[in-house]
Amino acid sequence: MKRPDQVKTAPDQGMGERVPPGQFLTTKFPVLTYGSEPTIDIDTWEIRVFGLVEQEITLNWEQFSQLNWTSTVADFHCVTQWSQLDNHWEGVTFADLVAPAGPKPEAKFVMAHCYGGYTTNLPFDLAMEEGLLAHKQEGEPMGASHGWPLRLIVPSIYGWKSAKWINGIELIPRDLPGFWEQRGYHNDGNPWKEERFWPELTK
Ligand SMILES: Nc1nc2c(c(=O)[nH]1)N[C@H]1C(S)=C(S)[C@@H](COP(=O)(O)O)O[C@H]1N2
Ligand SMILES: [Mo]
Repeated sequence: MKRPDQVKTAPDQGMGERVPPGQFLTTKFPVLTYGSEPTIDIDTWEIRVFGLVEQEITLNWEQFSQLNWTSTVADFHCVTQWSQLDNHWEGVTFADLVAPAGPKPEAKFVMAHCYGGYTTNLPFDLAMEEGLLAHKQEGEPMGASHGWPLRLIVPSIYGWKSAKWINGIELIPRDLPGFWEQRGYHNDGNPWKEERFWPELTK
C-alpha cells in the first residue's frame, strides 16, 4: 500500500511499508479500554447475531466453541499511534459466525455491541472479508483486559473498531456511529489515510 504524500510519518523503524503514517512500533501489546473492564462469567456469556438476518441466533460459549476455528496473523494499529505487527489470533471468522443467521442482502453495515456498553460500526463487506472473532492471542486465551473471552479483530482499520468483550453483532441497512465515532473519531478509521478524527477537528 502507498503512503499518502505530505503526511508526517513515524521514524523509519525498518518496517516502513507495514507501518502506517504517524504510527510507532511497539513490541508489547498495550491495553486500551475506555471506562472500567466488564466482569464476564463464561457460564452466562452469550453472543447474539441480530438485525437484518433471516433468523436471529444467540450462542453460549459451548455452542460458539463448536464453530469452525481458524487462526490468522495480522498487524494492529491503534489511533493513539502504536502499532504492533504480526499478532497471532485464533477464533471464528465473522463470516462463519453470521452465516447460520442468514444475513439479508439489505445488511450493509455492522454495529458491534460489547459487555460494558461499548459499540463500534463498520461496513458489512469489510467485516465479511477480514473480521475475526478471536479468543486466543499468541496461542493462549487472551487476557481479561484484551477482551476475554471474545473480541473482534479487523486488522485493516484502527484498533478502536476491534471491539473487546463483544456480545452482539447487529446487521443494519445504513451506517450509524458507534461509541468513539459519536465522540470525534473518524467514521471509517483507515490508518493508511490517517482517518483518526473528524475532518473538522483536524483542520
Ligand atoms: N469494549 C471495548 N472494546 C475496545 C475498546 C474499549 O474501550 N472497549 N478500546 C478499543 C481501542 S481504542 C483499542 S486500540 C483496542 C485496544 O485493544 P487492547 O486493549 O487489547 O490493546 O481495543 C478497542 N476495543
Ligand atoms: Mo485505540
